Formats: sequence, structure tokens, C-alpha cells
Amino acid sequence: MDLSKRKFKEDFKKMLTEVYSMDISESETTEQYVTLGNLIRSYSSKNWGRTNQRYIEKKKKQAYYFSMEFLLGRMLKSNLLNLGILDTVRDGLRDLGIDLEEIAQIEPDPGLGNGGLGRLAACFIDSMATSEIPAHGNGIRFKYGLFKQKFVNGYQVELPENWLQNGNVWETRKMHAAVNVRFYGKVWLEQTSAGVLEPHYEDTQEVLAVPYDTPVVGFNNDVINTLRLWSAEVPPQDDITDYWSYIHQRNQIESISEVLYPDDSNYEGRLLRLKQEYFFVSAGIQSIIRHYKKMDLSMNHLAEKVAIHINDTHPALCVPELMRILLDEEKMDWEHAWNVTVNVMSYTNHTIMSEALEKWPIEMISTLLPRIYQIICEIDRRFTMKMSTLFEREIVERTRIIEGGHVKMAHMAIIGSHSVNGVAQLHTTILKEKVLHDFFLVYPSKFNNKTNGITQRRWLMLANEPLCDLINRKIGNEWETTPTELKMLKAFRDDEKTLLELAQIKRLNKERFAEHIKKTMDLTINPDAIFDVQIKRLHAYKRQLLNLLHILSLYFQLKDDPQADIHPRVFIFGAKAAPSYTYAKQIIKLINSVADLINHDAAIADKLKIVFVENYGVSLAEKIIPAADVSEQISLASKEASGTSNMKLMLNGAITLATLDGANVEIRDRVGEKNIVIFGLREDEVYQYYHDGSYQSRSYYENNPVLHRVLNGLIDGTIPGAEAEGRSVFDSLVQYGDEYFVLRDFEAYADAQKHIDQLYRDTLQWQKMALINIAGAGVFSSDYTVQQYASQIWDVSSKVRNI
Ligand code: CBF
Repeated sequence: MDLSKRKFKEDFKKMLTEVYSMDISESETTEQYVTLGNLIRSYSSKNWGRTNQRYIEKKKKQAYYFSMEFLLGRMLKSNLLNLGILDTVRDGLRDLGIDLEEIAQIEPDPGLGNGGLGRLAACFIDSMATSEIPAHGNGIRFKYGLFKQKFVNGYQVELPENWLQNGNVWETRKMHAAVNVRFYGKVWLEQTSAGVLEPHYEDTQEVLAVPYDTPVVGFNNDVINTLRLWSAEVPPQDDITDYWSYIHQRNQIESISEVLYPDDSNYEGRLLRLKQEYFFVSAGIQSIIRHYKKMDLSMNHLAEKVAIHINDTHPALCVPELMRILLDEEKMDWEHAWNVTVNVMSYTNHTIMSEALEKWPIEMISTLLPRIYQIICEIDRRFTMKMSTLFEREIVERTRIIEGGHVKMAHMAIIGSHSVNGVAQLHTTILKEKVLHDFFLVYPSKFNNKTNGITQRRWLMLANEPLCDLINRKIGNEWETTPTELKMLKAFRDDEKTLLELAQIKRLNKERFAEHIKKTMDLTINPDAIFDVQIKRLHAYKRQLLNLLHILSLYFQLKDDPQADIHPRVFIFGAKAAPSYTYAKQIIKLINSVADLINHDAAIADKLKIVFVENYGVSLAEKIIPAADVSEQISLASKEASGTSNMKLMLNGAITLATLDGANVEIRDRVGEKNIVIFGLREDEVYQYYHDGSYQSRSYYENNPVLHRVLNGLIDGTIPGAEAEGRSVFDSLVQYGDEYFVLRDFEAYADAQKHIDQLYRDTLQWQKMALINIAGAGVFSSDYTVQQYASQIWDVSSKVRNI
């Protein structure tokens, strides 16, 4: 948008007076933040309205991305950047004696997600608006995001993340668009005089779903899409007779949108999750249908105007919910309704880990959602009937929705969608050949791959301004809208001046991060050390343990020989463990205890340091990633669907140290073998082990002296304060089979780390690798990913840029 500095300053002062009746000298950072937020909203509101109007007038087909998580990150600077007024506002504020950076820190970082899945959804909505795709997000407005992580004596403690405490400048409550969502009760079908079956309900619980809309601003265009998040409320009642029971009911209802991922280790917690899933699915679909009806088209044409995307299994109830509306409310017959539903729906699988492939007990789903359960039964019945004529009984049994007393959500999503995609080439291949092989036999043409991506706006333009400036000086800024243009950087691969500038920028970012760590953790880290980063959820398959065992091996090496030729390293971890995942929490404690040991050992000095940042999230990632030298992507091959921190880190010039898992494979293909360090078992070798059952972790413990010593270190008192955790980890690796082949890959990993150590010593060579990584990162832009979703899955228009 066009905005002069003079106009901005006037607007800002005016808004401050309007909102707070203050002038600048009286205002504090919080007021300045809210004022700026309101101003940005007012700047964008015209285009927001226009975008919606355009979609309606042109009867555009729109896509709706249903996701339990949207891990947005702070939005102030991102909105300013996308509106094209970041520099103007920064300068204008400076003239007014205000520091934009300080204001930006005030914004709460909404933790409405857990990790890659939620952050992907956030990158996608940014890219959809930027790529001019008529597509919106649909989710839950959780009052509390994912827990706030604290370390107490090295243990993870979960605290509430009250991100809405001081309001949310970006959202608008849309009471007029509220809808009712129905739970529980009895349902029966009666034939109407017209001969159609009509459901009748009794004793249901009604929940009012109220939408809060947030504008999603496209980059340098006038497109503003919508993120609609639903809040659960009690429907208005005039006849409250029993106040206390009303309060009880209100609390119960409001708990639906209270917290992301309630503890699912008990029945109540699991029930609440199921309620949440149906809540945002039903509210979202009802509102889509309401909107569709404004176009005055027949329901038979729904799929020509609406695409609904099921992001992971959480929104899989979209399938029976749309069927319910088409059958019960729109009076369509089953075949037509099913045809429309399948054409509307598409599904992304984000993991092969069985614990994430949700299934719900029949008893739970039939009590909570009786009509939906009837519909699921009918989908299942028709599926098994049809497939029995075409496939072997075993295949039909393995693919049906209702099995073993449970409703399988992934099966429902696959059967009810026209497209099923994985999130990296390898992941999609594993889905087709292994995890979902039966479905691939049944529906080969549904399967496709869409490799994940990240937005270069947040992860480079905002997070790493010095690098961005360098790139712009070297190759211009076309890459900002056509990210593959980053490849032009390759022309500078042998240009010493550029490589040294790159080194200087990395050094600056490392100094900044070191200052942050000094301030927040009172820990001194050496910016000349290699900053080695592993930032991702804590999960055994991601193998933070492999990293830790290697750190211990370096520690022992230095204890034995203080002069050992090891380049100083700072190992940086950021990770939350699911509250009920005991093993992951033990690993956190163990890492923290090892950090305590090493960081306080005067003999080690600054040769080794461990930084485990508390409460890792988007804002911290924005600080860590630009400062990273090494990107740890060391999951057991086959287990990481894609990974996205690998893409953010390479974009910022970190060198990937990786197994051939997820999108690492495509990163390797992009940058070439020489510019990535690969180690460890390949996916086919892992499956071979599964097949022949020949892996004996104990033999690695017994035969590798370094590993032997490291593992003994877990149980011999070397690590004070973590005796129980050390024992548990030791047992899991040595006694109980080492599920994720940590010991098997240890030696290869340690060698790869040695290689990194050697490579780093040659600054020019290292920076050349970094430059090639940055140059190769453009294809992993989420702009391209969503453009492929738009054209190949949703069939909606987009502004396609060359890949
Ligand atoms: O596809 C996005 C990401 O999703 C996960 O985080 C998930 O929660 N299933 C996967 O673990 C990542 O590999 C993947 O990049």
C-alpha cells in the first residue's frame, strides 16, 4: 500500500488519541502496540472487504483449510512487511521516539500449535494470500495455547499459556455469523410425507460457536484472506431456572475452546478432544454452506465452488458432517451427497507414527455424536459392500472405517476424499508402499505428493534482515516473490568478498543470539564456536538422544585429553514434550542435567556448551535460526514425514547434518552431496531390520568402546541429578531394543560430526556451502507448495509463479 511517513505519523497520533486519549509522551509500549495494531487493521480493512466481495461477485471457488493448529507467530511485523510499509512505519516511529522492535516484543506469541503441523498451516495461509489463492483457515480460538514450558530443576513443568490475557488486536468477533453445534442426545429417523428420512433429536446439548476472524494479509498485493477461529459459548437462554447448573453447563461448554490438546491420558481428556474436533468441523462447514447459499446455486454444484482440506486426521469428521448437512438439511439422496462430499474433501497425512493416526471408541463417538455415528456406519457399510466385490476380504477389513470397536479417522478421511497427499517424496512413497499400501491398492489415483514448504517472508525477510540485505545487494529482490530466483546467488559461490560478508552476517547473528542467552539464561556462549541446532518437538524418533550421546562422547574425550583438537561447539536445543509422554520428559531432564554438568565444568571452559532454551516457539525460532551453523535433522530414516526446520535453517545458511529422511532427501538432491552431511541407516535398511528382526542394540553397547563409556555414563553417577532418567534411557537403548536405532547410527553420526568439525575450519569452504544452501532453498517456499495444492487438489485459481 502507499503510505508516506508523514501520513503514518499523523495516523498513529490520531489513533493513539482515539483509543487511549493520550499523546505519545504519555504512552507506554503496550499502548503503542495496540495503537499500531489498530492502525494496521484499519489500513487493511478496505482490502479485506474488497477481497471477500470479489470472491462473492466472481463466484470464485474457495478453499478452506481445516486445521486443529495454526502456529502463527507474532503478526505485527509480518503484517507490516506484507502491506509493504515496514520501513515507513519503522522510520516514522523512530521520528516519534519509538522503537518498532520494542513494540513488536510486546505482542504475545500465540501458541496455537505444537510443532511442524501448526507452523505449516500458518505458512500456508500466508502463502495462500500472497499467491492470490481464494483460501481461508478454519480452526479453534483456544483460550490457552499449547502449555508454557518451564524448567524446574531440569524437569519440564507445564504452565498455562494465557495469550489472550490482554486481548488480541488482530481479531474481530463476528456474532452475526455464529452457528449452533449439536452434541449428545437421542436421534431417530422418520419418513416425511415426501418419502425422505428426517432426523429427530431429543435431549441434545447445543453449543454456540462464535467465529473470530483474523485478516491474512498477502505480500505486496491487495488480497486479504481470513483465518476463522471458533470459540465455544453457551447459547443465549432466557429461562435459567437453576443458576448453579447453568454455571456448570457453561464451564463445560466453554472448556471446548479452552485449551489445545487437553491431556488425553484419561477418558475425559479424550472425550474433550473429540468434542473439539467436531466443534470446529461442524461450525466451519455450517458457515461455508451458509456462504455458499448466498450464491444461489444448487447443492449439487458445491464441489465447483468449495474445497475443504482436512489437515491431518483431527478434522476428519468433515466427511460425515458434510454428509449430514447434505442429507438431513438439504435433503439430497445418499449417492449425490457422497459424490459431492468426496469431490469437496481432500486430506493430508503428516505422519506415519501410529499414535498420531487417531481412532475413537465406538461408545464415545456414538454417545457424543449419535447422528454422525449413524452416518459413519453407513459410509462404512457401503464401503465394505462395494470393496468386497473388488478386493480380498483382508484388504477390506484392514481399510474399513469401523474396526476393532473403533472409528479410524485416517480411514474416514481417505475414503471420503478425492485426494490424499504426503508431505515429502519419501513420505508419500512410504505411505503408498507401506503404511497406507492397502488404500493405495484400492484408490491409486487419490495418492499424490506435496512437499512441504516455508514462507521466506517470516523466515528470512523478517528473521534475518542482514542476510536479506546482502541477498538484495547481490541479486536484487525478485526472489521475494519468485523464491527460486535465490539460485542466482550461486554466481557468487567463489567470490571471496561475498563469502566473507556471509560469514560476518552469521557472526553478527550469533553475537545477537549469545546476548539473548546471556540475558535470559545468564549463560555465556562463544560466537566463535559452531552453533549446532536441534529445534523440534521432543520425540524419541527425532533422536535428540543421539545428539546427547555424541555430546557426552565429546565431553569424555575432552576430560581425557583437554587439548583434544575439537572445534568449540554450542549445542542448542529447543523442544517441548507432550505432557503425558514420560520418556520424552526424561530426555529433557537428562539433556538439562548434562548441560548443568558440562556448562559448569571449568576444565571444559567454552569448548562445549549446551543451551536448552525454555518454552521454544516461533519467536525463539526466529532468533535461533539465523544464528545456526549446523541444522540437526537426525530422525530415524522413514519416521520424519518431512520436517520444516530443515528448510528454515538451510535458508539461513546452516549446513544440514541429516539422515536420508523426510524432506532431507530433497534438500540433498537440491544442494548436492558435497553441501550437506548425510549419515546413518537408509529407510530401506530400517525396513529390512524390521523384516528380519536382526537388530541387537546390546551388541553396539558391548562392541563400541566409545558408546560403552557414554552409555555407562548414564548410569554410573557421572550425571548428577538424573540417575533415574539415565537408567531409564540406558534400559530403553540397551535392554529394550532401542526402538529408533540410536546405537546403530551412533558411530556414523559421530563420524559425520567429525566431518562437520573439519569442514567448519575452512571458513571460505564453509560459507560456500552455506551460500549454495541458501541458493537452493527457494524451491522449498510454501508459495510453491500452496500453488500446487490450489491447482492439483483444490482446483482453485492462483497467481502461479515459475518454479
Ligand atoms: O507436515 C508438517 C509436519 O508435521 C509433523 O510435525 C506432524 O506433526 N505430523 C511432522 O512430524 C513433520 O515431519 C512435518 O514436517
